[in-house]
Amino acid sequence: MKNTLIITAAALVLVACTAPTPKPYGPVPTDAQLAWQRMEINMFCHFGPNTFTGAEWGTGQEAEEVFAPTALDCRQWVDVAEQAGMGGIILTAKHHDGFCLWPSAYSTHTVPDSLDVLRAFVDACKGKVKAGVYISPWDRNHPAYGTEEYNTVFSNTLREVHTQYGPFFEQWFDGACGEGPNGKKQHYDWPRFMQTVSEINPQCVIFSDIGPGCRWVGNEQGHCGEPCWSTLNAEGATPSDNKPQPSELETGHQGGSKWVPAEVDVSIRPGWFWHADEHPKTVDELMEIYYNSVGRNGLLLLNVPPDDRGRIPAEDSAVLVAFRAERDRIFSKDLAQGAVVKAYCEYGDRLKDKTDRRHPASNLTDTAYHTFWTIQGNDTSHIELIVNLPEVQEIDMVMLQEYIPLGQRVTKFCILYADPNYNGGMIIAEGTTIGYKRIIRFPFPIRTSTLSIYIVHALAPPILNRIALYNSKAQ
Ligand code: FUL
Repeated sequence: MKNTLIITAAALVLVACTAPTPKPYGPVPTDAQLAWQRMEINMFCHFGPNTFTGAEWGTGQEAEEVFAPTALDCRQWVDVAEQAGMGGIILTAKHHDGFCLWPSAYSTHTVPDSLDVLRAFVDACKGKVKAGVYISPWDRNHPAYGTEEYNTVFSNTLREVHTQYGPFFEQWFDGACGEGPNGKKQHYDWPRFMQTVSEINPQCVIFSDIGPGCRWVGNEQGHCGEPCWSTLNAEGATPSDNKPQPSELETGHQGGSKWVPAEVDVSIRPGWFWHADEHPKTVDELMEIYYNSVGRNGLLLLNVPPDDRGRIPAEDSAVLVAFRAERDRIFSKDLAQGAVVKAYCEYGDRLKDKTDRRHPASNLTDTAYHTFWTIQGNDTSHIELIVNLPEVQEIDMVMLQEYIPLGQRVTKFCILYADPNYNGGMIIAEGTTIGYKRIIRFPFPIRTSTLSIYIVHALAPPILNRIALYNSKAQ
């Protein structure tokens, strides 16, 4: 009898503590896609014969000896990435010129055994940052390019890289399909290429214009669209044919059938490869890119090309360190810490707190990723989250996060604040999608102790895991 009581009591405690998870809405990220999105900023390294010839697209006819770094140091790339707060690096192991940065068995246009850059790169990354790889299917050197045999050559190349040098967190596939050395174009066997990679490493996030792991954002200027959905319709498309227009890749598709989040690839310099007469962007330019990529539901893949020594130039690493310091300065002080948040819904029961007690609004201001707030019932519009701060603060930015493991839902929101000179709420900013992360900057700073996030519309009851408030001018 006593035992039964103990078991019953334990069961009751368990029921009370285990909040049922709301049902997901639409497509959701895989664990690998979620881990990838949470990396937020990664480094891209374009390095190869072009680094020495000044070209952006090599012809494939360059002598192998052209590739001759004088002081190759992949550990320095890793140090720079770590200092810049980047958790992953993707190396162009083979660009369109076909030159392989490892001694491949499937090409004669490669580094010698003594200069295995890919090996040095993966070794340097080990235990510090995740390694990713760019392998271009377009090959302006390989004699088989333009024939069916090349599809076998290319899948063997992928197999070789992923088995001998992996695991890689991301495989980058460029959709470019130009002419090979004999003037012929290739009909790429995309299903086979994708299959080869995911058979060897199911956790590898595969980038292409249309995914499946993540998609091109549709521009190389460093911004997502408005809105920016992580869902995409790309049935009947391949990474090189019948694909959505760049403008559709910028926004994704509301209600799209697959989870294919946007990756924003942009270079710190004008070119993708290092050129002696080019210089990096400024911290302000990088911050603008950050707000328009990570701050709009994208992952930023920032290209930082090593120079002809095989090192990242000092001026680039200095800008990257300052870029990190600027982010730390702004985002280390969340003014919503200590605030009380309540959720209300309109329609008949205005000012009724509709928070689902099992997923309380206090979860919005904790920093744990997997705790979230949601509402009771099925309301999908006119939901107001009121943030009451312990004291008046100067604020010029809000950061919101939807809990994407349960899908992307919000289609439109605005931010209001109580202005002491005005009897009611003033709209200070508005936006469409939120997704993994949305940073919304105000046109001017406000001083208030009450701010509300008004969800105008969502595809399903909203589920948010974070609200943070910042003052970008605070020192
Ligand atoms: C493009 C390529 O053609 C560029 O050379 C560069 O690699 C960029 C990241 O992707 O499609």
